[in-house]
Amino acid sequence: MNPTIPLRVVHGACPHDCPDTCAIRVTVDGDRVVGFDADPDHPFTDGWLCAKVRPYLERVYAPDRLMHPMRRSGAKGHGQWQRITWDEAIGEITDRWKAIIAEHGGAAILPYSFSGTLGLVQMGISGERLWNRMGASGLERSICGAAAESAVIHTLGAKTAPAAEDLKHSRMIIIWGSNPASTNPHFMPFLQTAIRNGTKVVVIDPRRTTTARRAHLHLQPHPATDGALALGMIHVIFAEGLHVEPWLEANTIGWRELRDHVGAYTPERVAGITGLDASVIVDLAREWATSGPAMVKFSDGLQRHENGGQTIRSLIALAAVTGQIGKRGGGVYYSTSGYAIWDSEAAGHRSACPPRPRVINMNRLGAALCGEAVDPPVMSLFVFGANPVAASPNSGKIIDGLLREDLFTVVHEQFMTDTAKYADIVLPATTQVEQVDLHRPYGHRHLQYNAQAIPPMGECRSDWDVMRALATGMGYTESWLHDDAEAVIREVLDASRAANPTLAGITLERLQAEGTVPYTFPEPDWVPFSDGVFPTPSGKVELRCDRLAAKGLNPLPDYVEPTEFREAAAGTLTLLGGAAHHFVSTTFANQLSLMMKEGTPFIELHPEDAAERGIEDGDDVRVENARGSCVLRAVVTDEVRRGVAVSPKGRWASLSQGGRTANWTVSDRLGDLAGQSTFHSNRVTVTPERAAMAQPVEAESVAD
Ligand SMILES: Nc1nc2c(c(=O)[nH]1)N[C@H]1C(S)=C(S)[C@@H](COP(=O)(O)OP(=O)(O)OC[C@H]3O[C@@H](n4cnc5c(=O)[nH]c(N)nc54)[C@H](O)[C@@H]3O)O[C@H]1N2
Ligand SMILES: Nc1nc2c(c(=O)[nH]1)N[C@H]1C(S)=C(S)[C@@H](COP(=O)(O)OP(=O)(O)OC[C@H]3O[C@@H](n4cnc5c(=O)[nH]c(N)nc54)[C@H](O)[C@@H]3O)O[C@H]1N2
Ligand code: SF4
Ligand SMILES: [Mo]
Repeated sequence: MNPTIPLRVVHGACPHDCPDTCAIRVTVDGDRVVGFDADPDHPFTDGWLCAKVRPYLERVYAPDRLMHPMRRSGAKGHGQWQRITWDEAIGEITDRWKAIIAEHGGAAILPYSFSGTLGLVQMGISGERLWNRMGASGLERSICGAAAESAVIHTLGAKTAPAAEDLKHSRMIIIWGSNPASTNPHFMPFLQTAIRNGTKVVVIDPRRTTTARRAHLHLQPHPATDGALALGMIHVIFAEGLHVEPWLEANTIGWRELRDHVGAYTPERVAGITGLDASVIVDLAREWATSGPAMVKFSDGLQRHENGGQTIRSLIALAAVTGQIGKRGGGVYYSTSGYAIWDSEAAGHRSACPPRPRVINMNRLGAALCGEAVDPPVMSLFVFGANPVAASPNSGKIIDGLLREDLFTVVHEQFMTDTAKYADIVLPATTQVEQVDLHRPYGHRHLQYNAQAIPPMGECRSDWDVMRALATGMGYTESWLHDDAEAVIREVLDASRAANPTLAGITLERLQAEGTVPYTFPEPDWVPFSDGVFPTPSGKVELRCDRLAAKGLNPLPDYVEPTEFREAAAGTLTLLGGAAHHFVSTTFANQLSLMMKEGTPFIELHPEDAAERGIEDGDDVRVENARGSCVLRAVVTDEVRRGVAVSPKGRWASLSQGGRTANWTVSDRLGDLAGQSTFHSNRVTVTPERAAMAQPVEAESVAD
């Protein structure tokens, strides 16, 4: 520490894909960050960071961070690199793109980004402006929660959630297919307060998670049957006259059709579908209906299957039939991201750009690269803030695509990820302390500003700085492709304020000065929908949704068994891959201290499932289906229900046995709404790896 230069403290925000968007105080000594601490005064962050981000400076100062641009000097994926300058990199990329555009049009270029950072500038604007100007292919960003978002919008009209402070007013909370103890950790103290206040907590999850251990009741249905469970509960509520008819009459459309529709979901039939006892379903329905205020909290893990959208609509309907929506302590707790909608023209300047030629679903990346995208084929892929080889479905197919000799791949990254390995050019990215951004959370009701604390390390550049340099290389002179990050934030905020009363009084200057700025509400503890306003076409909760009918979908929430389950061979297990406690998707899964906490890549198996397959705790097992396979360490535990296996997401192939992860088995089939990924309707066989290894040796000796 230099005694003559005082330490500076700047406002930071956690950029990761987590609802909590923590407020951070970054302490800087000269050009070095010496402190990365939670803001003690923030009402949600409350002075503590999670286990993943507390050691963030290990990431910033990791010796293996990418520090300069590189060009591939060996075969694709072989890890041989030559250092180049930024001028060479930008020159080579834009020369290639100009040639591709001349021959195939802008549609042959595909930008691929997702959740490395959730910042407005580094993710949002960087994913829009340059690509719009270029006329590149768009990306359908549906790997995470697209079906739930679409279901919420179609049903309620807005993604708005109550304040966590209101949990203490609930008499009952169902945490449904959500694991906040790992994925939304700052929710947990509010839940604890509610529990101390007498709130009953039910967790519905095929796995006994850390969250489930805190609950009064834990139910473990078969995966992807939650829609049937909710519809069965609604059946009981109507059958017993426990619905709140005046509320339904005043605030919903289609409740009578829903009542008739759920006639088929008798507790006995739903018991057969879910694997729960009929009496459990009836009791839960009665308790839900009679102990309001009652709240259902869900997040995205629940809907990552083929029937995910309709499942979420069923859960919302459950809250509606008992009139819970808009009540303090009741209703639906999903996302707060809809409290501020960024003005799309200011964000993307689409009106000044050629029309978007097409949109490619990110879950179909491998398929798109391997020929599904035709006329033109994808000739160049630019990946930033994402690690599709390790995080996206059907990894083997993605690699097949990345190995195409005629594909020009650029990856902008902090580390040499499984995806960066296959690039033609790798560009080094800044971390959050080296860049400016504005963060709109999905788990609380404050905007968070992130100031740049230190200059970029090495030759690293932020996403937006790379986009600006690429725009120069392409010869694009529009000022909105060259404005700095602060100017962009100001432009988007100013344009968005008119349509968003929540942004009243929120300016760039205020954000820079205060770091955390709460949204403006009619009253500070505003309960969403308490005014009875639902911004749907009908102005009501659309239990029957004609917009879905117009798309050829069932206008009523429904349960349909995923195709993969219907077609599954006997003896297969359903593989779930929810959040790892110490990683955020594949981010942090290369950080030694966190890898040690998470342990060897594993798969949890129920003792009876393991015994049937001759598998013991600690064995290596092969997890396989027609798409691919990987080797994982068996953890035999009764925390998973029979027929279900769990291998948390996030592992890097290059750090896994055999160089492959569970995502080699994951289907790239799309779900029912919004092109949703279907990670959790995945069937696999699990066999002891020793047997699998013995076979080829035998075959060889026979051939001899
Ligand atoms: N520590 C940590 N935090 C994270 C992440 C991370 O990787 N690690 N990822 C972030 C991201 S990208 C997201 S989208 C959120 C996700 O946040 P969550 O949705 O809370 O996380 P998941 O673990 O994906 O899923 C939650 C639970 O759903 C269960 N589940 C899966 N299928 C079904 C089903 O069919 N029915 C029922 N009832 N339950 C089911 C899983 O067993 C899991 O425990 O978390 C974010 N936060
Ligand atoms: N098996 C299984 N897999 C899953 C899921 C599952 O349920 N099961 N869930 C999925 C879900 S919910 C999600 S959201 C996806 C997430 O998938 P991705 O969005 O691909 O997220 P990450 O794997 O975390 O990769 C983000 C990358 O961005 C980099 N990065 C961080 N900050 C920056 C930055 O400022 N600039 C640039 N250029 N790079 C940066 C990080 O180093 C990291 O490598 O994963 C999915 N994968
Ligand atoms: S990952 Fe979530 S809980 Fe952890 S510091 Fe970031 S926002 Fe906070
Ligand atoms: Mo996600």
